[in-house]
Amino acid sequence: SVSAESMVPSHQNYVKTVIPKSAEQRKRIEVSIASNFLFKNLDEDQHEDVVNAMAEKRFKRGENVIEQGAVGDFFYVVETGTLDVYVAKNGRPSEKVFEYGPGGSFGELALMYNGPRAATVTTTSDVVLWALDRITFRRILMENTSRKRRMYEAFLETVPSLVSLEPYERHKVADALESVYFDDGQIVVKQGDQGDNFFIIESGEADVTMTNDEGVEFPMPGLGPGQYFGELALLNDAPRVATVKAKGRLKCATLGKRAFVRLLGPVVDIIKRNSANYQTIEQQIQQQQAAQAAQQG
Ligand code: 1OR
Repeated sequence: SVSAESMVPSHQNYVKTVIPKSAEQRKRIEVSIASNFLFKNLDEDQHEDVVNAMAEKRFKRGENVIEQGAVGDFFYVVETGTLDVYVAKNGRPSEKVFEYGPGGSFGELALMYNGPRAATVTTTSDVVLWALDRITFRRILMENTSRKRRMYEAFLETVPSLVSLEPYERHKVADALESVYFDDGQIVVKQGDQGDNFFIIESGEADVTMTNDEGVEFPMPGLGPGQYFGELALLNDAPRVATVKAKGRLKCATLGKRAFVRLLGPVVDIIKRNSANYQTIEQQIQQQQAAQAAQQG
C-alpha cells in the first residue's frame, strides 16, 4: 500500500522509493525480469533500487492497465497473465497491434518521451504486474534504454531487410541487441556448429567460407556493414552452413535465438527470401568449383 512506502534519502539529490516486500515477492520479481532486456546491464545497486521500488499490482481480466492518451505514471513488467495492446489512429477504431505475456514489459514510451500513452493495454486474463514509478524508471532504466535505442535505431534503418519494421518494432529490436567485438581472423560462426545467435555487422568486414563434403574450403562473398549472417541456423534449426571470420576488427550487433524469432517475426519472410538468394549463390559457386575442378582434372 502507499502508506507503507518510504522515501530514503540518497547521496544525490533524489529520494529512493522503497516499497517493503517479502522474500517471496522479491523472488517473483527476479523471475519476471530475468529474461527482460531492459533490466540487463544494471549494476547491483541499480538492480536493488529497481526491485525496492516495484509495486505489485493485480488486475482482473478485461481491465485497462493503460489508456491511450493518458499521462504516463508507471512502467510495468508482467509476472503472470496476458494483455492486448490497442492503438487508435486518425479517428479510426482501435486495432490490436501487440500482446504481452509473462516477462513482457510496457508503458516505457510515455515515461521516456514525456508524451501521452501511445496505446491502450488491456488484460485478457487475470494478471499480476510489477509497476515501477516514473522517477525510478527514468533515473535507472531510461538512460540505458534510450542510449541503446539511439545507438541502434539509426543503424537498423539502414539494414535493407529491416526497413519494413514499424518504428516501435525497431525500438524492441534495439532493446534486445548487444554489441560484440571480434579481432582479425577470429571465428564468429563455425560451419557445423549449433546456432544460437544472429549477427548484424555494425562496422568492419567478415570473410565467409564453406567447406564441402570432400573437405575443400571455398570462399563465399564477404560481408560488410549493414549486412547480417547467422540467420539460417535460426530459421531452419540446422547447424551453421558456413564459417564467418573477422577480417580486421569487426563489430557486430547480436540477437539471441528467442529474441530473433520473437522480434523479427514481421520480417522473417524477407529474410527467408534473401536466404534463398544465398542458396543460389552457393549453388553458383559450387558449379564454378566443379567446372574448375573438371578443367584442372
Ligand atoms: P506507453 O507509455 O505509450 C502504452 O503506454 C504502451 O504500449 C507503450 O508505452 C508501449 O510500451 C506499448 N506502439 C506504441 N506502443 C506500443 C506498441 C505500438 N506496442 C506496444 N506498445 N505498436 C505500433 C503500432 C502502430 C505495436 C508494435 C508491434
